[in-house]
Amino acid sequence: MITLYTYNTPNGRKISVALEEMGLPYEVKVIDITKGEQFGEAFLAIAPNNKIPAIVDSDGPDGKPVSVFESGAILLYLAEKTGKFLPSDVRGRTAVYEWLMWQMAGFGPMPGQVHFFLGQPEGPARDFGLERYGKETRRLYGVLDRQLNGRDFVATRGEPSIADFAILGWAWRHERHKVDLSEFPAVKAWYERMLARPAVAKGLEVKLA
Ligand SMILES: N[C@@H](CCC(=O)N[C@@H](CS)C(=O)NCC(=O)O)C(=O)O
Repeated sequence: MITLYTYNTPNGRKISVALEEMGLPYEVKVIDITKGEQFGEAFLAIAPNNKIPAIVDSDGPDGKPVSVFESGAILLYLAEKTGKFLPSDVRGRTAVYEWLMWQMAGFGPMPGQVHFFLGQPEGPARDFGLERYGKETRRLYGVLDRQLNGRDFVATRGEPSIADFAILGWAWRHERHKVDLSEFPAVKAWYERMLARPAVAKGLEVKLA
């Protein structure tokens, strides 16, 4: 059994979507980050960076429990555990690594800063932050739009990969970071394609808070 320590956020949703798609049984332990529960000692033992998501798999690779933090590492762990959503050939895997790292390094941190600055009091600091990170977020949506042009999924053909689940977690919050998907038609078509998958819909709806 996998225990998912999480909250209702983009990084949290990546993992509930992946677990649903992989058909792995899991239980949710809500870590309420609005109440500072991510700083609790028990959570720190499995998530040294004090951030959700994290998992504990009671049936780790050697049969013993294993904990994993960082959503990208969790997605890779789950893909390797199940043999799903990560191609077996090096060329195919490398494309998934590229887009997974692209998400982790940019298409998450940048819209995350837009969310942060939207919550700041009006003034020059807020305006500067929204200009800087809003522009970069839109640039990243443009990159994704070019990649998805003529493709069903970001890094694979035929079926999605863990890179799609990672990117979806943030695209799921496009309204919050003020992105109109109609300006990025290939992203919009991909987003609708992903949402039409029953396991994705379940992963986005399951109670995480
Ligand atoms: N790189 C980390 C980022 C995780 C992250 O930023 N989690 C946020 C919620 S989406 C969090 O726990 N925030 C609480 C805090 O910053 O105190 C990952 O992908 O797992």
